[in-house]
This record gives sequence, C-alpha cells and structure tokens, in this order.
Amino acid sequence: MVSTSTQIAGFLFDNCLMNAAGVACMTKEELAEVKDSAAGTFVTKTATLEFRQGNPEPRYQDVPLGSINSMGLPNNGLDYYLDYLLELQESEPNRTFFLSLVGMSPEETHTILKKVQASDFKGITELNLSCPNVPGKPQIAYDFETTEKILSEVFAYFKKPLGIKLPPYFDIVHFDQAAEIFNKYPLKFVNCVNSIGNGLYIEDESVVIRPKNGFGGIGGQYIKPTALANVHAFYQRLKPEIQIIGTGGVLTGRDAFEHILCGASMVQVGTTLHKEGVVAFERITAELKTIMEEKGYESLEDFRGKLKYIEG
Ligand code: RRO
Repeated sequence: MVSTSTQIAGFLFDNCLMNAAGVACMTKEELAEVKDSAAGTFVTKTATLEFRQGNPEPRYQDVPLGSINSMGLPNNGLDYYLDYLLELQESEPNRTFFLSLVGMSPEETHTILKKVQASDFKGITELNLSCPNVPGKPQIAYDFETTEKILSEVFAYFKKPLGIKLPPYFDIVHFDQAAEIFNKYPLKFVNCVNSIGNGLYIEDESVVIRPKNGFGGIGGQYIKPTALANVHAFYQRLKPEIQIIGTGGVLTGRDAFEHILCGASMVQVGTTLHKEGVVAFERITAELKTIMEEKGYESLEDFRGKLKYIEG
C-alpha cells in the first residue's frame, strides 16, 4: 500500500498535495471545493487586514507554458478567512488548514499576526514575504535586513506554528544569506517558491495583462527548475526543524515526485489548478502513487531529500 500522507509542524495530512496561495482560495466556496477534493488541505488567499479590490483586470492569464499574473493582492480581509477557519475547526476538528497573510506595511503585518495569535485559530499560518505585484512595494524577502527585522519582531509575540512564503532566489550567496537568517528563528517551514516576479508575456504586439504595463509573476512549467533549486538549496541549508513546502511547475506526478526528492514535505499546485480545476489533485496523486509503486517506495520518507548527485 502506497501512501502520499505527510506532516507539517506535527499536523498530519492524508495527501501531500494542496493548492498554492492565490489559486482557488479567494472565497469560502473555492476553499470548500479544494477541501472536499483529493487535496490534503488548503491555504487561503493571502489576507491583508482589510478587503482589497486588487489591480485592474485582465490581471491573470494562462499561457501555453504557464501563467502570468498581477492580481495585486485582492482578498476579502483577514476576518473573512479567520471566521471560516474557526468554523471549520468545529465542523472538521480532525483536519488542519493554512492561513496566508501579510500586511501592507510591517506595522499592519504585526497587527494581523497579533489578531491571529489572540484568536482561537489552531491551524498553520503562512506569512507571505514575496508578493511581486503591488505597485511600489518590493518583494520583502529580497531585502534581507527588513526580513530579519520582521522575523525577530514577530517571534517575540507569535507562538503559533508559522512558516514563510519565499520568492525564488537565483544566487548561491543569497541561498546562504537567507538560510542563515531563517535558521535563527523557530519557523516551521519555508515555502519555495512564489511566482518568478515581473516577467513579460507578449501576444502579437501586446502584453496580456493590464497592470504594470504587462509585467507579472510567472508560474507553471517555466519555473520548475528554479523552484526545485530553491527547495533543494534550502533543504541542504536549513536546520531539520524547518520543513520545506515545494511550489512551482507541478503539472504531473513526476513534478511532485521531483519536489519531494529535492526535500519537500508538502507540494502545492497553482497554475495547473487554475487551468484544470480540483480534479488535478486526483490525477497528480494517482501519477505520484504510480511512480512510487514502480520504485518500491511506500511513503514519502522513503525518497524525500534523496536527490542523487554525480560523484567525482
Ligand atoms: O495577489 C497577487 O498579485 C500575488 C501574490 Br499576493 C503573490 O504572493 N504572488 C503572486 O504571484 N501574485
């Protein structure tokens, strides 16, 4: 019997696949659809303190090898997601869900996290340090000084399970510097990676999304090698208490297998979920199980992080 079950922060999940924040998670209805699919759990759209309309449409476009988006952090506000999660804690007490959040400023991030800390929420919190699409706001985790300041302040009061969503890094020195910071804190996980920020997709003579003259975050097939590199780089560098969630370029069971081989304990699906709907979870899970059966693996532990190198 092959199992794709996993655990994050000590919580068990019957499947290692889930949505990536931003896809199928804006409304309770979308979240319920993921919850009731073959996915192991869900994460909410990144919540800010208040409702946000986001950027003007069109702001998300599926393209042959992936997607481009400049949503601009549209969301229903913290209370909308927190209320739903508190409801689910009553109706589905044996399951654990993820709340994604970030403030529009460090002060707002602290206000939000203090509200979550003071609430009855018993799930897992993901702090999004990597939104590429709010005009005038840089991706926080590309600024190591600000990142370290936020983390040091957060862990002074936040005592619930917390992980961070990271942008892709592209330099070995940046992997070293980022890991050195993360290892100082009681993070439960890092999630690698958010979209590759500020790409440009052109059809005929025009961009395909309205905000920022067409610049947007790239997801899908384009980004798998970058995602795998980030998963593995942090798997090699982080203390074992910090788990890795792998996100980026997961179209098939083979892609999920590669993320786990690089060290991922959970695998998120974004662009493919947007293109295919929640049936993608069943298909990718079946494909992953077939690969595991062929290789004689019964659980993710049998191959997690066991990427082979070419010696000599
Ligand atoms: O809403 C967005 O534009 C967005 C966010 Br917050 C994010 O973290 N990643 C992304 O690709 N889009």
